[in-house]
Amino acid sequence: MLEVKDKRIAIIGLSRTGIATAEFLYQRGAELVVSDSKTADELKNVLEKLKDMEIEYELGGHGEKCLSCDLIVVSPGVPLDIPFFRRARERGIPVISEIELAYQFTEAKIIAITGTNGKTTTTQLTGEILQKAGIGKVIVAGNIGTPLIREIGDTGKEDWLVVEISSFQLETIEDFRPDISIFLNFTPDHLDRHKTLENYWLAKKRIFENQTAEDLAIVNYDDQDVMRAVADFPGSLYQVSLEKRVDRGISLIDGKLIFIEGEQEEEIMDSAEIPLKGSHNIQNVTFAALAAHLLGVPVEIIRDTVKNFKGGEHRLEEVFYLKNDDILVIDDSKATNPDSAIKGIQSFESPIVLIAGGQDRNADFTEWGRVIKERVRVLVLLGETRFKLKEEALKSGFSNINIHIADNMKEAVEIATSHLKKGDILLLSPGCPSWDMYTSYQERGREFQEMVRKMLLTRQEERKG
Ligand code: UMA
Repeated sequence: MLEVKDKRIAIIGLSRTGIATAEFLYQRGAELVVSDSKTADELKNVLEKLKDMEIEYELGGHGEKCLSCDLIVVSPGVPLDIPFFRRARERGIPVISEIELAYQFTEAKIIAITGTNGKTTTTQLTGEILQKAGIGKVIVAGNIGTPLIREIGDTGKEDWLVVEISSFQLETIEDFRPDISIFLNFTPDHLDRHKTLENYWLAKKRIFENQTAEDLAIVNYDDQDVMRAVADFPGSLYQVSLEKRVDRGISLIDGKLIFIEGEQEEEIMDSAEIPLKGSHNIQNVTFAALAAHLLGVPVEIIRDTVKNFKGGEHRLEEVFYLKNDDILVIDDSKATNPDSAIKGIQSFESPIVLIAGGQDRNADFTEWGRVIKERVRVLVLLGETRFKLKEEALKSGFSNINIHIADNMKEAVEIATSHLKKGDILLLSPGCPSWDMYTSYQERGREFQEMVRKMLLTRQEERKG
């Protein structure tokens, strides 16, 4: 366990992770320097929360106070290539993530889940299945929204932590070693942070870095980049495939999820029983089912939990269905990259009125353009990327008449709802982060839902009248 009592520790970034880390370390007697690039004025509310703790602050940037510390704990959203970290390295100060810090303080068993898309759904479902199975205390945390450090307080050897882990968090691990690691898929994302695809992949690959012959990994057999990451994996490797027969793991065969290990075969469930839409969700479910199966959870519990699983908020979430007009409204605000948006769009057969666009992170939208042309009837664009996406849609042959530009969500929903026809799907699947207009994809999703409710329900009222 890391010794923190009376150690001088800097915490970089004062949002969810920074606050939880400060509280944790303060209780354990560390001398804290908390630092954020924002000013005290911008952080007024946060500082109010921490006012009872004796903490030194370095706000409006990170400098000498932080560099006088023995250890630096960095929040995931803080890029590691800022000059501050070069100076920290020059002085030999270790920099770790809050995930690493939490790992140092818990003996609980860990299932760590990473991948470009589907992490949250898989983490939630795995947690739910294990909770239903009653295999001890099961805690779900990490990138999903609750910092791990907040949750490890009284965990012991018999407990399970089901942790969603991002590449940002993996970049600064040291000893972090999950009992079971899961790598779902790999497609371009976060290139503004990682600069190259190879760097992004190397960060993801670190999930396996400290695992040994005693540990397990579950990987996507259909994804070459994922398989490349486990070429020299020392432990027991299990695979998931929707396309091929695996040697060891679960394959989708004739619509059924079949567990295969050598000669042994066992049906886990029929994929038709999965309530979540899209083949990517069959994949997410398969990963969760396999992890639970390997831990000895009875098939009936896996199947029942999957059948009743509602999925995450803002991830292909059904907002409501207008029965008379046969219009389904879907909030996929969590689709923050092109690949995730493509998967969302491809989950539906009916014509789509799509609201897309958001923060520009130099992502490649060529494939997105092709899918839009095939599946979308009307396109409403907003955010920083709106003109770039318009260009991409036009390049793929999408008709200019069906593209509309909006200045904000209210306008986007107004335009979208005015074009809805019987049998349509109204889908928010931005394909970009929300940070150009919102503080989170949740806030974006909530605003979308609120606007749609107001407009479509008013429309119904008007018709009734
Ligand atoms: N900041 C600095 N210096 C800098 C840059 C930023 O001090 O140079 C400060 C900001 O001013 C801000 C703070 O750092 O006050 C923000 O830290 P943060 O972005 O790490 O925010 P948290 O609220 O701690 O949220 C983080 C994760 N955020 C990111 O990875 C960007 C959350 O994932 C996660 O849920 C949370 O920790 C708990 O573990 C969100 C996310 O978008 C959902 N993740 C990405 C994704 O899923 O694609 C990886």
